[in-house]
Parts: sequence; C-alpha cells; structure tokens
Amino acid sequence: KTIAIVGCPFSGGQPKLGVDKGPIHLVEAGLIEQLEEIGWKVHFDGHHQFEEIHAASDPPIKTLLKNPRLVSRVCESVASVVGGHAKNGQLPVTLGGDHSLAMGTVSGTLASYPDACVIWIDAHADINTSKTTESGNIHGMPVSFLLGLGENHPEFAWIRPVLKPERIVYIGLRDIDTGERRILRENKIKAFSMHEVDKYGIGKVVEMALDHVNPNRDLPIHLSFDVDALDPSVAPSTGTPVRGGLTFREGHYICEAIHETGLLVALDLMEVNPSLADPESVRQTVAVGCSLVRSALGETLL
Ligand code: DIR
Ligand code: MN
Ligand code: MN
Ligand code: MN
Repeated sequence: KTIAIVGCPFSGGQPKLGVDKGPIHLVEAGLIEQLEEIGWKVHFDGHHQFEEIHAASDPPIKTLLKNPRLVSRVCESVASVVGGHAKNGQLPVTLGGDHSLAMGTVSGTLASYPDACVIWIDAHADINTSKTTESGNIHGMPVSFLLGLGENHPEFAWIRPVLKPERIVYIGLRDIDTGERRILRENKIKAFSMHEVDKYGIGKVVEMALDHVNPNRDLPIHLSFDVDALDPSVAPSTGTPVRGGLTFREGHYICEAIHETGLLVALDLMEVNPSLADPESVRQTVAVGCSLVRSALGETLL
C-alpha cells in the first residue's frame, strides 16, 4: 500500500502565524524518507497550494467566525484531495496546518469509507458551534461541522454531516469550553480526558475508546492527532499548549495501538507551529511529530 502525503500549509483557522510552516518542517526533517525506511511507498507531489482570499472580501460571519470563506474553500479542496487518494487505495497522511483542516480530511475519508470512525487526539474538543465559540477560531469547531451541529452557514454549504456522534471518540482532553461540555453531553459523545488516562492507564483507555467506536474491530479508522494533546514539555511548539498532557510514550502508544488494529485508513498530524518556540523546542516538536506518524504507520520498538 502507498501513503499519500498531503502537506497543508494553512493557518486560517486560528490567528497565530507559523502553523502553516508545520508541514514544510515535517517534510524537511525527513518524514518521507523515514516512512520509506519502514517499508512504505510514499507519494508526495509538493505542498498544497491554496488560493488566497483577502480579509477584505472575507468578513467574519456574525462578526465572529474568522476567515470563514477561506477556511471553507481550503477544507473543501482538502476533502477532494484526501478523498481522491483514499479512492485510489492510498493512505492519506495530512500534515497541518491548523486543525480546521480536519473538516476536509474527515469529509474526504468518509466519502470513501462511509462507515469509518474517527479517533480525535487533542487537548481540546474542537466542537464549538458559531453559537458557542468564544474565540471565533474555526480550528476550535471542525467536529461540530462534521456532525452537522449548529446553524447552517451558506459559506459551508459543501460540508455534509457525514459523522455520527457514536463514531467519534476523544483522548487527551483537558481544556473544554462551557458550551462544548454541553454539546458533548447532549450528543452522548465519548471522551477520555487526561483524568481517565491517569485513572486507567493509556492501554486501557485506547481499548475502551476502540470498544466504543469500533466494537467489532471491523470499521476503518481515521486518526486525527493534534500535537497539543501531548504535554507542552514534549511538544512545545504549538499554538494553544495546555499543561498536563500526554507523555511521549502515551502519545506513541495510541499510534502504535491503532496501527495494530490494521484498520487505519487516514491520518492527520496537526498544529505543529515552528514559529512559536526556540530552535531546540521546534526541533523537538517536529521530531515528535515525525515519530508519531511513524508509529501510526507501523514503526515498532523491537
Ligand atoms: C478553544 C480552543 N476551545 C476555541 N481550541 C483550540 O478557540 O474554540 N483547539 N485551541 O485546538
Ligand atoms: Mn497526488
Ligand atoms: Mn485540535
Ligand atoms: Mn488542540
């Protein structure tokens, strides 16, 4: 099987510059060669080029949602690229960029694998709607769009509510907005916060997460990994670090365990921002990003 690297230098879902450089750093650090070394054929035809939409022609929706037309159009094109690779039988690995891109990647996966489940690794739930968001940053909202929650915005008309609440599970949460907490509860969405990781251990948490979204271990899996799920001591170069996160091993264990299912069909690695720390922290974060991807794609310790 072949991996298709989808490099997405995009930052429009949040305000901090630099996250668009994440995919370039990951590829320059040797990710493609590393994947070839563990036996994959890797298809990469350069980082995605996104058309510009200038701020003047992209006013906020209801004065709040930022860059809505830009984020929507970029995600629509990411959906078609990821969906196209999946239809060709390739395994898309999307390198972000901010996590709003997952509106595109998950839409692309579900277009090819309608019964796929999503495992979302993050400090945040990314499930705000335009009613609940406090920041207006769309990277805090992709899950609600995929579930079809919240209002219908004509700017996002292409997004279908492809995901069912019982087909997504979270691991690593520790910074959830009040409105998000209510949405999670009302839709009975399963989430394992850092509290559950401490209580049960990561091995049991991954098993329980899979039991929930994939009880018979027969559904395709889309793994969407926000690097801020890791503790800031492990992955410091990211836009919204939150202390008390996953250790290096807990993050890798999740990836290894999902690889072991043999069911992974798409992977996202998001929110690496090489502009937000000193050079050594950047190097460390990029390196951990590469090694998470390798673990999800079968690198073993022995
Ligand atoms: C916050 C932060 N819940 C928001 N979300 C982040 O802006 O909606 N997601 N940082 O990665
Ligand atoms: Mn291609
Ligand atoms: Mn996220
Ligand atoms: Mn996050």
